[in-house]
Amino acid sequence: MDIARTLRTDDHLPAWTPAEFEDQLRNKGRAYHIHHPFNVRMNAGGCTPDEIRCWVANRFYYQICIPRKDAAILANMPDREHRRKWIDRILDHDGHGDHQGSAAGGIEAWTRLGEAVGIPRDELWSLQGVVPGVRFACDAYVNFAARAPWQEAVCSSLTEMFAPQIHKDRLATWPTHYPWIEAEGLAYFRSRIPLASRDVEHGLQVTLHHFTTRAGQHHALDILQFKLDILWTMLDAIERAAQ
Ligand code: AHQ
Repeated sequence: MDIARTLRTDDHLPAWTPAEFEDQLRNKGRAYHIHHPFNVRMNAGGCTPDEIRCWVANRFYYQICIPRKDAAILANMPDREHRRKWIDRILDHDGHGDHQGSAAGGIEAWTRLGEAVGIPRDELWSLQGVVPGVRFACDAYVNFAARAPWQEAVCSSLTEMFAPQIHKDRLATWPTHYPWIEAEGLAYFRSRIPLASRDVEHGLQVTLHHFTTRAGQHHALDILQFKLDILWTMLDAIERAAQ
């Protein structure tokens, strides 16, 4: 599955240095869904309880897709050292050991977020509230990750360069704007801040090492844009569904 390429006339130029390439990747933050009107309104306290529940129920589909996406990448990783790091992403979401308490994993924490906003566990897991645009975007992500070269799939996870801020925003604004949401429900956002930073360190190392020509670096930017579009499209669909 090839990513729609931006029409470029400068693929022939010398490659960016790793620092220049990282800057180019980080400059894509302008298109991150932190800037989507729905997210801006949500973190400013402008969402109704029904809109919050619509967001939580639809984002649950994204969350349960993540470990499947990561397992698909793991299957394509020939190098044990990379697999040893990547497998943590699956355990972060599915849990590990006795799967109790903090070992229950992010999908369980998201389930507690659902209950905190008034969505019973069975209703959340029924996926009955997931709208077609969210399913389509998430399925496109899983399918891309399974079929792309593993280094390209790793590159697509780098939207998490921008994730710590969006989690911090929720933690800073939701308690004031949405006092009806039990504070414990926000534990997922708190848990992701260190995990996102750890994931990005590995993802950047792979990406900066793999794309070594200007054409390849342009392709990496197109891959990142594809994933940014996935996150943006999800909020488009959620915003429309919540109307
Ligand atoms: O909770 C999120 C998460 O576990 C991940 C994994 C990572 C990936 O592999 O693509 N991306 C991601 C993201 C999570 N939360 C999103 C949010 O806004 O809460 C942000 C999203 C990302 O930035 O890609």
